[in-house]
Amino acid sequence: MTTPVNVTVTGAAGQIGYALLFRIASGQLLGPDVPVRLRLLEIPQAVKAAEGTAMELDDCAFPLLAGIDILDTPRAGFDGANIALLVGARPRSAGMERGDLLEANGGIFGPQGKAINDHAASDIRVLVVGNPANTNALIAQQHAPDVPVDRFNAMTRLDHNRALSQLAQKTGTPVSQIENLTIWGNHSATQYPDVFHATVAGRPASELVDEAWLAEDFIPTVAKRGAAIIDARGASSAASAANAAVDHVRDWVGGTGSSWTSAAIPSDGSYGVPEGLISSFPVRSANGGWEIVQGLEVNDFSRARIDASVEELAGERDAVRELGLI
Ligand code: NAX
Repeated sequence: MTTPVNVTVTGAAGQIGYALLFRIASGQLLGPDVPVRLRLLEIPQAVKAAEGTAMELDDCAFPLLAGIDILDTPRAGFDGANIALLVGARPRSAGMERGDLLEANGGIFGPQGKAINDHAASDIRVLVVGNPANTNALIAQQHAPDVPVDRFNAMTRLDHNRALSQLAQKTGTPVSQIENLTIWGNHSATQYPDVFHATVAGRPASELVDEAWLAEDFIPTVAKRGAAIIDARGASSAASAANAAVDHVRDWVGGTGSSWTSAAIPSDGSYGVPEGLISSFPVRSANGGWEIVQGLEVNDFSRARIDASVEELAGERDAVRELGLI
């Protein structure tokens, strides 16, 4: 039998964890021939709930699930991990300042990065989902000097999928007919969903929608979709976030087709994004690694919005630097 792939999920007892673990165990992350061993990392208070989820995983009798470990220290949680999905994070509570939020998350993602550095497998790939995802990924990466920088990603695939769906509905086209859409920048309200290189059933999207719709409807709808879900559901996105994490890792490991997707990866300076910032780009994956799609023309409409989101990311990086978190 093929050696199982060790997949660590933090925040495993949370709502995204609950939507994610069954998809991984059923083979949707790595394919129908790859056995997985799940490592559920939780805080001690949530271990009992994680045990309940593990019981349900057992009860699915997934043929590909080679084992489940429940762990409450980063060192144990990342031991031997090939893939790590960092979902657990400290949410912003009422009255919490940005500095407090970054500091609380620094206390989570710094030690997790160090544990990944010291104990994960050499092929480790890390996807940060917990917010503020881009900066949490940067913190973890900065605590893992022995791991190649490009192994730390943050998730903007949910934003990408939301944008696909909005453009599909506006143009009355199936999502499968839309290609080359991009989310740029931060996974936050400043993110920029860009349709200027997208095609809809082979036609340029910019011929089918106008700038007023983009500025006043599409961009705010995509950027504020998380809040709209909370309003409607009384809880934040969970199944769609888990689905996006599966999409991201599946493409990262298995490769993309001709169309590109969006992922927040360390900048190499492309498109004027300062090197090292973990920013969302148009990306393709081949041979297990992402490549930023090069040579796209960036018009004034896009430039201003990309710059604004990147400026926010640079501000978060400077703030965690000042707090001594990186
Ligand atoms: P929940 O509050 O349901 O679950 C979070 C879980 O993380 C809890 O079980 C908690 O015990 C655990 N946890 C906290 N600190 C931990 C630590 N140090 N080690 C291990 N586990 C820890 O939140 P959920 O709805 O699952 O959301 C998780 C994170 O995803 C949040 O930060 C949320 O903001 C973020 N999201 C990110 C999205 C993205 O597109 N990047 C979209 C969805 C979601 O909002």
